[in-house]
Amino acid sequence: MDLKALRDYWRACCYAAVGMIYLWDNPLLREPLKREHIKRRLLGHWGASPGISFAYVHANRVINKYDLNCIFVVGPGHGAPGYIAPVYFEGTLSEYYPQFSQDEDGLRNLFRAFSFPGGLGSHCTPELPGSIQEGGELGYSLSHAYGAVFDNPDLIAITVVGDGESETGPLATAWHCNKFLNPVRDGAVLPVLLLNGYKINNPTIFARIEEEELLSLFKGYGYEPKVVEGEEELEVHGVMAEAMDWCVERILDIWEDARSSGRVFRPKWPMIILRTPKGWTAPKKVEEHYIEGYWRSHQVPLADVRENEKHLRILEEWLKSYEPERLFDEKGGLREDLRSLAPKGNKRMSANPHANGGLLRVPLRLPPLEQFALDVQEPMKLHYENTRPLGTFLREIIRSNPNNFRVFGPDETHSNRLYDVFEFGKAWMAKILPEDQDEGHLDPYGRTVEMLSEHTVEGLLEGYVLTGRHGILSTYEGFAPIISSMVNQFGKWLDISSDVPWRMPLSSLNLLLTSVVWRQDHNGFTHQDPGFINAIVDKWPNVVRVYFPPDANTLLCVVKLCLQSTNRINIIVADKQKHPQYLDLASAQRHVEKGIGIWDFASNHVEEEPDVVIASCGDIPTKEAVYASFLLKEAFPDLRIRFVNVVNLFCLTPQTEHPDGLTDHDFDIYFTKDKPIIFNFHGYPWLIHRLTYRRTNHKNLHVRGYRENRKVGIDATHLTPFLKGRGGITTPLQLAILNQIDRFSIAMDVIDRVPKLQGKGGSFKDKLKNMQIDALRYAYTHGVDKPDL
Ligand SMILES: Cc1ncc(C[n+]2csc(CCOP(=O)(O)OP(=O)(O)O)c2C)c(N)n1
Repeated sequence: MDLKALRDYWRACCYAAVGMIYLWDNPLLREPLKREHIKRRLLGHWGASPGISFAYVHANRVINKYDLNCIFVVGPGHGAPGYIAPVYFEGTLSEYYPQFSQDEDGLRNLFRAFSFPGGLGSHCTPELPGSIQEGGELGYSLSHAYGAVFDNPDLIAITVVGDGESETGPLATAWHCNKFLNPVRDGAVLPVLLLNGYKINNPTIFARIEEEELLSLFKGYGYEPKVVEGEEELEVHGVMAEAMDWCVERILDIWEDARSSGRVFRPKWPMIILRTPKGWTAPKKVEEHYIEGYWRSHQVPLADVRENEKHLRILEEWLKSYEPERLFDEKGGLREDLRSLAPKGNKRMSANPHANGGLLRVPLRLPPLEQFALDVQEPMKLHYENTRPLGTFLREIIRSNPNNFRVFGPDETHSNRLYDVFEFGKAWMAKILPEDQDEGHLDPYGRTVEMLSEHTVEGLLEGYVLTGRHGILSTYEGFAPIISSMVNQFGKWLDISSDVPWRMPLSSLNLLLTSVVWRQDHNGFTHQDPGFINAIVDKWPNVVRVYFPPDANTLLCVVKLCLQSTNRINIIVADKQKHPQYLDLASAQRHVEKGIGIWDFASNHVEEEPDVVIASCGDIPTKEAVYASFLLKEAFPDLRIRFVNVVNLFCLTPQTEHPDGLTDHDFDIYFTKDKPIIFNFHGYPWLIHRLTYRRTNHKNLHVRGYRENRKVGIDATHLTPFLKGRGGITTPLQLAILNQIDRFSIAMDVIDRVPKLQGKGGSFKDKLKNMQIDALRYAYTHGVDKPDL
């Protein structure tokens, strides 16, 4: 093994990384470095870069030696110069961006473009071939990597994990993903913990504990760690090469052992702890300040080189220390013998199709919905758990797509009534006990992945989708905010990717938010939070969709639509409890296609201009709104009611804001220009106002939804005695009444707002109050709702 060549390749990468951060011109340092050769604004992260390149060039070596199929996942994605450099040298960057040619001009263009407006970002952005995550928000590398290798039996994800990144919650829990990795069916993750000792301004915890403690930790997580360290550069290359050989051989042995015998076991997977200085190869000290091997090397170690001649000379020395004249040829390309060290074609990690998953994506085979749809002959007669038929649908999707579809969840798949998917087991490589035969469903080949970490299962799903497969994650609505930031980062990735011509569309990220705010009968206040959607509705309209299917058949149609879509984040909010069913399959299909619809069965005098529009969005608010309409129809047979149900939340936004938005004309047709609209919403009421504030009839829009301020400004003083104990147990109707989304409150609102009911509505309004009080008293006395409600 030619360690010197390997070292030179790496030094070229380090040189290029420094060049990207500092140089505007004179890319090969063929003349003395001058002030005007320096960029005006110095941006980038040096500290992580040498370690990332180091892992990359060593990955290249084993790819060639063992003919491996690898992708490279960069946890500390801020260290992009360390990733871009080897990607450039292996030619892929030049193939996608001809301006970054393999010569002096190309190198200059690359240096200029890095961290420059309109150029390349300072992180591992989607514009970089081979990258499957930005790494801007730290913590997701390991779960992405494990998601990527699921069902990819010959793929190895070589994953650089920052030692700072390791302190994040998502990363800390993701070490456990190895308990779901089946050596027969799945590929492997080779974590390279970049133990460079520092974060932005602090040491890392891993760097300041005893080595034995560190090793015990990783052994405890089920890994076999190899420490790579040394005094001198070449020596460390030697140790790393040996460690990489050992790791790869270990992985190949594990595969061989498992696959030849068919024996499924949970091996100790190898990993590397790469203990090297942060900002390795930078000047050790500048004016009494430590740089190499200290947190000061994190970003731009010498920030004032344009102003400070002494620092300019230090930078020049630093760049010259790599001996660029030895590394580059006459034209400015990497020396031929070095260039030949990179793998070829798609073996290059930056050209591996798994890292551009849309290339490999095969659309799902979806069974016809007729098999799963409920037979709804008449609205409201049948009551059923909305998510249950979906479980059957998902089960059949697994059957038809055994290798590229998975269901994910944080231990809630059963609770969320999707249990039919367990026919294909839950992935599980840890111990299985005899009692697990009793509907434990644990199975090394299971297709549902459950771990009580919303972050980890979200990361696994993202990794799975990023590499061209399909999936859905179901989670309690109240805990979805845990992954709000992750979903946000993924959306940014999709948004940018859709503008990168060579990135092929991915399957959408499908999130089912269930066990919703309104049915936390037994969990109470902690489980009530419909706020996740608030964090997502303002984001990229080309990416985000939010659906509120009101019943089981509509949910089936929504999920089918979502599974067929690409490059989207689909949020589906649907409860798991028994609810009235409204639509047969054909009606549900039409309803989903339109995104909004008028329901005649809940309306009155449908051919006429309405006196009031009762609108609903969300399964439980819809139920209450429908009952309100029934109460009103009976009490005021002449009242003209239009009942509108919204499935696709973005129908409400103007078409200028979102592609799914109704035109203003259509909005006026549904909601009228001047009649009161009583809108019963699943989430926080202001969201509906935000989406509709520009619509003609917004001034007549009155939204009811989940209220945190139940005791403030309450317009129903008769409820005050009951406003207690919200942290505990509630009945469904009680919770609805306390938030005033219940049928009685809506009916009262209609009486208050329809001019022609002002005089004659008084007596019925008083009755409605009585009904509310009776319903609440019943709940507080018997612990359940009145059976007839
Ligand atoms: C979730 C998250 N929190 C904070 C930051 C800000 N940040 C950027 S880099 C960094 C230190 C990272 O340390 P490490 O992972 O060890 O990377 P390296 O030291 O190799 O640069 C921090 C705290 C971030 N990017 N993401």
